[in-house]
Amino acid sequence: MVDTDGDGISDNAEIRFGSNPNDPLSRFQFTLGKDPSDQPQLAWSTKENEAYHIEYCDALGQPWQQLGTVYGTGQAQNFVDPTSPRPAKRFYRVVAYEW
Ligand SMILES: [Ca+2]
Repeated sequence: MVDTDGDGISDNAEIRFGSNPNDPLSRFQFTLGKDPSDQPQLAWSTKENEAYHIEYCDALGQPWQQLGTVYGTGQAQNFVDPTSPRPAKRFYRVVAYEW
């Protein structure tokens, strides 16, 4: 794995997610928080021409299910999980696709 800036994220992954592979402060960022109505809110850096499928499962080992799609803009985007009532536990992943 080539990691030119030594930030632990490969150059290939940085290029894919639109961060600078020569700047250790530029990296893919993903955060999980809550929106004002207390629903889970995912936020991450996006790249133009990428679509991001938000997937979830409520127990590891179960199939991932699609929750929504967000289109990249080159800016941070977020997605609120509208599921109500909320499950006791939920796992998320964001899968990037070129479009
Ligand atoms: Ca890197």
